[in-house]
Amino acid sequence: MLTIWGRGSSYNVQKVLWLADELALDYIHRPAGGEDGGLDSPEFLAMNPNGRIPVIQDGDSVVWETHSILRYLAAAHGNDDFRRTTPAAQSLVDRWLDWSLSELEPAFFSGVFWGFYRTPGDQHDDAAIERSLAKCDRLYRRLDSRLGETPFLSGDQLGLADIPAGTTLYRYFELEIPRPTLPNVEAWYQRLQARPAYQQHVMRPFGELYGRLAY
Ligand SMILES: N[C@@H](CCC(=O)N[C@@H](CS)C(=O)NCC(=O)O)C(=O)O
Repeated sequence: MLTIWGRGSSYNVQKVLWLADELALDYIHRPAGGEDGGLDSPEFLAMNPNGRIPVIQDGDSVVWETHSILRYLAAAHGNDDFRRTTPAAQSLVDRWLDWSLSELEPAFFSGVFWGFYRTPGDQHDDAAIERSLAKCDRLYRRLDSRLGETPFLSGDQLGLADIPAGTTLYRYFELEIPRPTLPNVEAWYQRLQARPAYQQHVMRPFGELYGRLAY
């Protein structure tokens, strides 16, 4: 049986839960981190010495680091939509996973979501928020351009490439922030919103995080 540790308000945990349901996996979800705590227990640190969520256990395999978990689940349990058989096809998936981790998520989740939403108003660094918003404009336009070519990031069907960037969209569109015109991203967002697993795990109200700097 697969076990997934991590609080459902964590965007990284949301990626894993979303994928697990897309793959129709049976799993036990154990909330951990934030107010659920438990990340500094010896049992948890034995699984992930970094004391961070998400973590999964699948049989004898324990995996931490979100995108490694996504790749593991796709390799171990994926169908043709989530597994690639040629290096070129795999690289198309990998580049969007890595681009999300190294470009989009720092700009949106760290710069805007933390800087603007989670940081109390009297501690805002307005110039840093402006810079992050400008970077988000460029990056979401980049996504928009790609999504003008194919309905999903790696082709005609939802794949692993869509999970990290797609997880940003609910918060990106819910926040009261300026956004550029993004017709292809909005159409993609509608396609994602039609999926029950996305509704359940990503479209989750996040008001509990407002003005909250502590995990
Ligand atoms: N690079 C790690 C980052 C993990 C991480 O920082 N997770 C956050 C939640 S998104 C965490 O564990 N925070 C502590 C907590 O929630 O208590 C990954 O992608 O898995």
